[in-house]
Amino acid sequence: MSTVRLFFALWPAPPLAAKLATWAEQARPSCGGRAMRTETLHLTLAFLGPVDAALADELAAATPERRLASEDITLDRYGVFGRQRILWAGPGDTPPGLQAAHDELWQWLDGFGLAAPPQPFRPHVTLLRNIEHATPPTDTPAPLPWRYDRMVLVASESLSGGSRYRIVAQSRPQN
Ligand code: 2AM
Repeated sequence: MSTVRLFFALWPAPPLAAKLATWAEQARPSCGGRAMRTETLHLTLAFLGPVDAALADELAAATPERRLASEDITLDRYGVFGRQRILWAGPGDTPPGLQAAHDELWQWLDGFGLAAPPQPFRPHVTLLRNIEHATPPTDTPAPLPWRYDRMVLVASESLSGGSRYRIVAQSRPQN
C-alpha cells in the first residue's frame, strides 16, 4: 500500500520567511551547514510520518474544517539540536496558545488512530541542517513577531537534493 509522509505546520508569509533567511545567513559563518530554502521554512506542529494514502486523503479532506485560534508569538532565539545537527529559530518559552494548538491537534489526530510522540513539543523553525559547530552567534538578530491564524497539512517527498514540500490542505481562521 502506498504511503505519504505528512506533517502539520505553521507556514510564514514571504516577508517573515525572508527575515528568517537572514537569521540563517547570520548563523552560517559560526555553524556551517546548509541553509533551508527560504520558501521551505516552517514551524512543525505535528509530524505524522508516513501514513496510508487513503488516510492522507481523509486528513486532507477534514483539515479545512479545523479552526486555529490566531495568536501572536515571537521568534527571539537561536537553538541547536546537536544530535540532528540542526540550528533553529524559535520562541524562548513555548507560548501557551501554541502548546494548546499542538495538544488539540494531536487529540484530533488520535481520532484517526495517530498517536502523539512522547517527547515534549519544542516549537522551532529549522534554519540550517548538517551544522558543523553547535555555536549559534552570540548576537541574536531583532526578534521576529509572528501572528499565525492557520495551519497547513504538508506532504514531504524525499529527493536527492533534500525534501520537496507540497501543501495539500489548510485550516480556516477561527473568525
Ligand atoms: P526538523 O526541521 O526539526 O527536522 C518535515 O520533515 C518536518 O517534520 C520538519 O520540520 C522536521 O523537523 C519535522 N520532523 C521530521 N521528522 C520528525 C520526527 N521524527 N519527529 C518530529 N518532527 C519531525
